Amino acid sequence: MLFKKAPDIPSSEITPQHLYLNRRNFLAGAAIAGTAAATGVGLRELVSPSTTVFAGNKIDGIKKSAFSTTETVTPYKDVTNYNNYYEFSVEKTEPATLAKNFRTRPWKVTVDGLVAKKQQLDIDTILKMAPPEERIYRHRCVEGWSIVVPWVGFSLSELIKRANPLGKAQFVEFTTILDMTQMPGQRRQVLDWPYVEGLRMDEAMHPLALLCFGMYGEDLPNQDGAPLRIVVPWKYGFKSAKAIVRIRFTEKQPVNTWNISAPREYGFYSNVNPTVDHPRWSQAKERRLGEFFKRPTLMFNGYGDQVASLYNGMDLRKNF
Ligand SMILES: Nc1nc2c(c(=O)[nH]1)N[C@H]1C(S)=C(S)[C@@H](COP(=O)(O)O)O[C@H]1N2
Ligand SMILES: [Mo]
Repeated sequence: MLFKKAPDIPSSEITPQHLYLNRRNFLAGAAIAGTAAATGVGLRELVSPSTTVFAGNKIDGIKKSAFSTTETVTPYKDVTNYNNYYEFSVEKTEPATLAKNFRTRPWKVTVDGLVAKKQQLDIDTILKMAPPEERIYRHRCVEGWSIVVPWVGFSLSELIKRANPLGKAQFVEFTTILDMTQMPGQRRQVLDWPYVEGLRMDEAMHPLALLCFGMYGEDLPNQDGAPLRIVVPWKYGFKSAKAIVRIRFTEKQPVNTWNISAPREYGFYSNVNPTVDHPRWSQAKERRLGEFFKRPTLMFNGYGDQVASLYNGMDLRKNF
């Protein structure tokens, strides 16, 4: 097998540019807080994403979800300008620009493998399968940064139920589009293309696992995975594959791209776990984008009450 280097860097090495971004936000935040105090307007209201005009199309009829955290939402500009999306670039500030003209229509998703009937679904058919919900989730990257995002989508289980997987299907595999003409990063062998991720069936069916097509009330920006991605909030960010074109049901555990790249560093499960270090750095703490001080990372990223039972009896040190 070709040796692929693992380009992830620990949070302690986050680029000066990002520290700069943090500091700028910190100062902006202090200024806003001052204004809020002076005018009596609530701080949350001033920084609320709902009052900000973004670039995308507004999604109608979004329902609020009981699964949302009440933690402060990360500013839109941070979430959309600091992205891991290796199909475009290994530099986190670059997907925002390089993905600008990425074509998200027409878009088909192949549903195959162990299903009653293989199908090709149009993205706009998928989007109508269930009412859109806003799910404000914590999202923790394996590199040590985190964000809180008001994603828009519905439970992945809605699509899986309609896909009619056979009884022997035990896993779901997600594949990203392969298109070097649009994705300059795919011309370089930094990862095995296309990007593949997978979940065990019970993980994929868990109501928290989100099929996602929007954020901050609008269509998903290209750099965040338009037109369709998954979001698995209790796992490290790399499980949440972007720009999905294929959903395949399998009996065997899928081979995921990051595991091929560095098997000792990235396993299949990749549950957020502050007690199991990455071989090259600690996972005990994280830095929320836009904040200055690190905070402790929570087991299952704080979703343990809901998901810990999925892993009863499993050694999470072996199954990292
Ligand atoms: N296709 C694809 N999906 C991907 C990645 C990628 O490089 N390619 N990076 C992953 C990683 S490491 C993270 S942390 C999240 C980042 O999602 P965000 O940019 O919306 O914050 O996307 C994940 N999904
Ligand atoms: Mo990540």
